[in-house]
Amino acid sequence: MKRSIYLQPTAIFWDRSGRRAVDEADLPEWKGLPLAGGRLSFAALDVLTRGSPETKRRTVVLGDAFSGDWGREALAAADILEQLSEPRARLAGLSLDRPRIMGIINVTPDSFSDGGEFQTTRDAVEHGLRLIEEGADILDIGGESTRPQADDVGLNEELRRVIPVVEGLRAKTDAVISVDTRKAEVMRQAARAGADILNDVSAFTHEPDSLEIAADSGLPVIVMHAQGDPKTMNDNPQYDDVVLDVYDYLESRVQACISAGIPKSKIIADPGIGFGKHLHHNVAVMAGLALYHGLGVPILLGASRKKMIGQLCNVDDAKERVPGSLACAIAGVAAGVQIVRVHDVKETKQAIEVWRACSAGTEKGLD
Ligand code: 9MG
Repeated sequence: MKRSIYLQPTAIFWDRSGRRAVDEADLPEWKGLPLAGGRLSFAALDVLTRGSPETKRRTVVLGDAFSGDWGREALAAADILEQLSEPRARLAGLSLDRPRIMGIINVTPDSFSDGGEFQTTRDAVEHGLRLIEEGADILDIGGESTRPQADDVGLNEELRRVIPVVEGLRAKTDAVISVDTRKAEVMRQAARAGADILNDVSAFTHEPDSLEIAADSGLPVIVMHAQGDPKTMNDNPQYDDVVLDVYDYLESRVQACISAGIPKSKIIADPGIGFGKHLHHNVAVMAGLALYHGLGVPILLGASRKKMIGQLCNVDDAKERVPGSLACAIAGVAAGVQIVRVHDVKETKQAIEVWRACSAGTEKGLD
């Protein structure tokens, strides 16, 4: 489904309770509305209208949005406005009113940024436990590289890589475990081994029965936008308006999940940085992140060590992209993204803590 009107919250600021000044006015449009029920608020909206050839943008402060006569526009966007401020449900026991860190465990010999480090189950489990100590709220275990041009991995090999790591971590920690896979059988066995979340970069389109298996598992799911397959996705990606096309795709996959029996409260959406997107697409999506709150589900951002950072700063070695990765994480949480998927957990936690203290004006930590 293609929408014609989209709303991107803007003028985003921290909940000001506890600051040194007291608000004089009690009008909601002066206070802003809570962004996705969290501790950030927004005071204005960018109203985006799909047009040919260009999308049109108009900024409306909330006071005008409430009192003004938008006519047909208001009707078309009423559902989005409601979803922008509704609180998000807890995810696998985690509240989402503050940013959560998902630490990456790649059990692959060829992953683009940490390939070769966690090839054995023991290494991967130890790495996961270390990430939890460093502050990860969620661990994401994957056995198939999704870097551009990566070859597919066979089912048995992926099961052999992933399932023992899920079992090993489940035996040692209550932390939330996510499994990154496009394969229905891996999803089924991961759920049985104790996984809490299923993360599919194909948004449950890669295998015909994956959505049904995911729904049967009863687990929360992550639906990510990608254009094409990892092998060819960055050859020639095409969009009318990348930010809005990604929105429409995610909205259609959220609907597909709901139709398959997955409650909306168990769906997370991810715009898929680097998946079938050139640099100008990726930066446009980064700048448009707050728009995706209109989907009414938590948003996950995965930009850690990705090529976009290398291209912006001329850094070939993915392990040298940590500062850029932190900048992406902060751009994400400042736009109200609920989960950041990162390699460098300790560094990301510190960056978010400091950003939060300095922008909220409070010393209180993340908890
Ligand atoms: C597996 N994987 C690699 N990059 C990712 C991203 O950006 N998001 C999600 N959900 N998974 C990813």
